[in-house]
Amino acid sequence: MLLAITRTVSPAIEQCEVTFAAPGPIDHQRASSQHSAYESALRNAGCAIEHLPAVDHHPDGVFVEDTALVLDEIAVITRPGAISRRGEVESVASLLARYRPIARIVSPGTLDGGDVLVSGKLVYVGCSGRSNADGIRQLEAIIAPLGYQLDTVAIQDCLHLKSAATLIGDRLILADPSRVDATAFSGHEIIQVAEGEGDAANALRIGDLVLLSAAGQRTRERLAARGLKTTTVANDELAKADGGLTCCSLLLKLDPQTER
Ligand code: CIR
Repeated sequence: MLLAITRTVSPAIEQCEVTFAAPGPIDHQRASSQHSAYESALRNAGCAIEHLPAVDHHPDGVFVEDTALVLDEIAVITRPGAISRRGEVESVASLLARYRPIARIVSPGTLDGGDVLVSGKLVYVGCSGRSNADGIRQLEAIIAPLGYQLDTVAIQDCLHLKSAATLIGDRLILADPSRVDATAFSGHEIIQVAEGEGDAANALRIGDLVLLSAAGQRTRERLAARGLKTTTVANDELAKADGGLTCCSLLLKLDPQTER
């Protein structure tokens, strides 16, 4: 069974970091109700939910993905690239310590979970404005002894690697070719997002289901034509905060020994 860690949308969401989205107001109530629908979609897909409360003074706390990388063997607590987000990690670390041994990225390293795409024992890390070379080196030193191979991937015009590419099946990646050169993912089949639907590249795989943004209807048709099971959720309010679908949860196997 999968556990999904989520967090309440902060009442201060309007003070969030915004790098790529168009500046403009963010409606807290609408963001919260879209987030509740997202949690329902996770439940419907069979996930158990651990819902953390908002952290005071952390407008971006809902984007829990950035605070950790959870593998079957270990949870790596990140040191987010945005200074405003560093106080988000402790509550996630305390919760994850119940499920995994903990390792940490420390200063001067920075790493955002949104930059880390895991495909089996391959770990791709985006060279973004948030994850620096020291953080990436630290991550490699933690996971290489566990049998993982780390590769870096160049990205452009987006916040994180997973803004541009996500794993949607075994060795199957959904990508926006205008923001990542998908030849970096050698050995993987690539499906491109439909023209004009770049944000749909951030999809969340839960078992054999792919959760897509409602704004990616033509991309959904492509995946359906490829035989993939899909569902959509509206995410346009948190998209104004540069947030996508993977950003709002940390997924972990509750029993990694038996669930493969
Ligand atoms: C930030 O700039 O950090 C947030 N406003 C958005 C984080 C989105 N997280 C993600 O893509 N993993």
